[in-house]
Parts: sequence; structure tokens; C-alpha cells
Amino acid sequence: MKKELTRQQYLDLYYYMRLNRAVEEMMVKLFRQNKIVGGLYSSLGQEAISVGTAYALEKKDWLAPMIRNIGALLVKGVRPRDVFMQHMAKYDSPTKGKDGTSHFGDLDNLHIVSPISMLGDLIPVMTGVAMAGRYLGQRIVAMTWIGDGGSSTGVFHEGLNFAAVQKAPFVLILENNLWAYSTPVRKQVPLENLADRAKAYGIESYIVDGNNVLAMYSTAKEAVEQARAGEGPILIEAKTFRRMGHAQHDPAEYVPKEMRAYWEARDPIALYEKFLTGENLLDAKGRKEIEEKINTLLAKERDFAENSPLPPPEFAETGVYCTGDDCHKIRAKWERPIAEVTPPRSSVEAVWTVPGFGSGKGSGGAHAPIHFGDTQPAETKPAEAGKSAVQAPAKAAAKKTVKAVPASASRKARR
Ligand SMILES: Cc1ncc(C[n+]2csc(CCOP(=O)(O)OP(=O)(O)O)c2C)c(N)n1
Ligand SMILES: [Mg+2]
Repeated sequence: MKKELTRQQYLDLYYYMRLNRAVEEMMVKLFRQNKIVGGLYSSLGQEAISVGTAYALEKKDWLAPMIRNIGALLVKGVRPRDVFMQHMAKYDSPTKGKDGTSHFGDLDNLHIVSPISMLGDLIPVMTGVAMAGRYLGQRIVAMTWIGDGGSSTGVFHEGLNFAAVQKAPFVLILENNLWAYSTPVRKQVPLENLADRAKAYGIESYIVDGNNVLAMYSTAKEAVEQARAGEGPILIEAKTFRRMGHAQHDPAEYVPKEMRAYWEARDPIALYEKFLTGENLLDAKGRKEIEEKINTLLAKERDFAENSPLPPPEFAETGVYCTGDDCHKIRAKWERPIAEVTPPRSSVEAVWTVPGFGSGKGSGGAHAPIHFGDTQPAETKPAEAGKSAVQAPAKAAAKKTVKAVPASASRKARR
């Protein structure tokens, strides 16, 4: 653990990990009191991943959480009361009681895309968000998370390939917690490192100790900067362990005791406390202050959530179908003239150029799929559009970005 953040940043990471754990502990109590509607998932022992990675994002960036990423929501600015109310299906919750768990987003302010239950589907969705940001002229990065089990879905591979070939500013965190329900990772993937999946798409990857919040933060920060610089998507594998069952209903008796003991001795919060104490960034007094701050906040937030009403029954029939403007009030935030990116001028060069786009190269650089008989990517000068394609040298093509190439030319280029 290297020292390179400000004191406040070190303490922020600690605060959010503690808050993440405390919010989930409080929800376990609410669950046992029968106040939670639906399932309750836990990220116990995985807090360093959600907190460290989300902390690497800027305010304008976008994220989409999975079930074990409440920590990322808190870092992005979601209030604990919203997390509580959402799980309790209360009327004041972000979805007004129409959905549960962390199935809510905030497209207007916090830039959060609601989770999708189908594992892997957030990958193409967040790739789309990342690409949209590029077309709009924003310099945003999109991030989402996936589990070891989720990394075996078809859409994981389709999505990552698409992100790679589009050089989307997208960071994917693969939380390898060794279990998918009751299936150990070794029974569903014949790989030691799931980061190796990135090789298939020519993108860069990292392997990180998921229980080390500083390692998670610094790796995510580097990946976010690379993605923002136009170097394409990055996959980060975080090695960790799912300390609880899949959800509250699952006692996880199938997990070997030795495995559990090994990981419990590597609790991310305890490890980080040790580091902070050793670096004189936290003492017993500071720790107590943070604890009290969290306890006071959560008592207030829980009371608010408990006092919020359930939705009125008639509300069930509203908001089911799109009603036009009052349904989709979100407008794209154009940071370049709309005329420039819509027909008939839509073939002009993007303001944010992405080196290597369309040349078949991944961010790893070494995996250009140039096959026997391939020609270099074709390039068309606007004046010649509709006529024949001009063959450009590889270097010149690498500097270019999205170009409208006539169908005949793109067929020719592929032959
Ligand atoms: C496409 C798809 N298949 C199956 C499921 C059911 N399902 C939900 S969570 C889960 C296990 C996920 O394991 P993993 O991806 O390792 O995440 P973890 O629960 O360990 O965080 C499964 C199979 C689903 N939601 N979507
Ligand atoms: Mg898993």
C-alpha cells in the first residue's frame, strides 16, 4: 500500500467502506424484522472493490451497479435513506416502491444507470453510454461490475467485444469472489485468471487484490484515465471472496471452512485500518468519531425510511406505459452542434478522435486481426463519398475516427 493520496482521500475511502458495511448490517436487521421486501444481498468482504473503483470516477462519469455494489452507490452520492427505502419498497424511494433492492438509477444528477437482472447485460448498455458520451462531446467514462459467474454469459463476451472494437471509454470490474450461487469458479471457468478473458478482445486487463482498497483505487484510477484518454476499454479482475451466501436465504454451507477462514483473516476494512494506523492517519479517537458519525447518520436515515409510507394501491397502475414527455423528460446534453452529428452532415469528424479506431487494434496493441489477404481499412474523402474508396496507409487510418464509408468500399476493405 503506497502513500500517495491526500489525508482526506485516505479517510474518505475508510469512511465509505465503513458506511457500506454499516448500511448493509442495518438492512440485515430490517430484513429480520420483516421490513425488507424481496431479496437482500451482501457485499461483506467486498467493500474495497465497490468503494475503491467508484472513488476513481469523476462526478460527470457514469456507473451501473450490480447487487454487491451498494458501496459504489454511496460513493457516487446516493443517500442511505434511498437505499433503505428502495429495499423496503417505500413510496419515497427512488422507484416509489415499484422496484426493490438496488434496482434504481439517477440519470439526471448522479449519472447512475439502474441495474439489469440479466447478468452481463449492463456491459453493452454501459458501452452504449460510453459511446454516447463520446458522440455528445463529453469526456466521460462508464463503469460497471460483473461477477465470476456473470463473466460466462454470452452477453459479457458480445458486450466486451463491442466495447473493444468501438474503443469505448468503458471500465469493467470483474469481481471474482470464487462463487456463483453454489458453483465454485473452478467448476465453471477453466482459467486461473478471469482477466485473461480480455485477451480475446485485444484489450488491457489488470489483476488486483480485491481486499486492498488502495490497490483497487489506484488501478481503477489508472484504468479510468486510460479510458478517458481514448485508449479503449479495460477489464480489472478483483480477487476476493463472497463471505455470505448468495442472498439472505442462503447459509452457504457448501463453502469449505478453511476457505472462509482464509478470507475472513483478510477483511478489507481491518487491513485498511492497520495501514491507516501505521501511517498515523487514523487513531482510536478518529476511528470512534467516524463510527459515531455513521451511527448518527444511519439512525436518522433508517427513521426516515421507516416513517415513509408504502405506495397507495392505485399507484400500481400508473407509470406502466410510456406517456410521452412526462415519461422521458431526459434530454441529451449536447456539447457540440447537433447539426454536426445528425444527417446530412453526420459524416464529419468527431471532436474527440480516438487513435486506432477502425484499424482492428485493441488497446493492448498486439492483437490486430489482420488476416491473410486483408487490406488496410479503407478511408473515403467526403468529396468522393459514393465513388470509390481511397486506400490509406495504416498510420494515417489509425489517426482517423468514425467515417462514413460506402457499402461497396467497406465490403472491399474486408475482403
Ligand atoms: C443471464 C442470467 N443468468 C442467471 C441469472 C441468475 N443469477 C443471479 S445472480 C447469479 C449468480 C451470479 O454469480 P456471480 O456472477 O459470480 O456474482 P456474485 O453473486 O458472486 O456476486 C445467477 C446465476 C441471472 N440473473 N442472469
Ligand atoms: Mg461470484
